[in-house]
Amino acid sequence: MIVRTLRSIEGTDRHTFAPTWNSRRFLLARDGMGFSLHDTVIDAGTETAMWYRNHLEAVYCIDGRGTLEDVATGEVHEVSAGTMYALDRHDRHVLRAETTMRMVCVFNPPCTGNEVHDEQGVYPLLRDEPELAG
Ligand code: 9YT
Repeated sequence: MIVRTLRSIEGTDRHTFAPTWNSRRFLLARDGMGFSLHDTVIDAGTETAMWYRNHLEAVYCIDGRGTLEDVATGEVHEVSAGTMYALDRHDRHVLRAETTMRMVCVFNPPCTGNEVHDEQGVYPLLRDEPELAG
């Protein structure tokens, strides 16, 4: 069984910083669950263009407010605490945070923790072996 607290992972290699967000990864590929689970904070007043071409991602907003643009259609969705979106078609999207937003994100396949967004907002597909708990 895996039990972790936010406090125990903050400041470790499970805590990733990017220009517009930082993300605490409760579960990564090495945990062997088949998905990764992130608690991500998006900075207020920022805009982030993303395109998870190699991953499926579901995002549940638990705090804050902003908008989500579907780049293919131009459609803009309001996002606030209680809103979930799933990028089931590897949708290109732009997230604009009006306030600080806190998002619980699930990735399939799981992130390893070493992905960096390229200039199009894409994460590479990286693999990691599950760590076997003793
Ligand atoms: C909401 C969102 O997609 N933020 C970008 C960061 C990503 N969720 C991650 O790697 O934690």
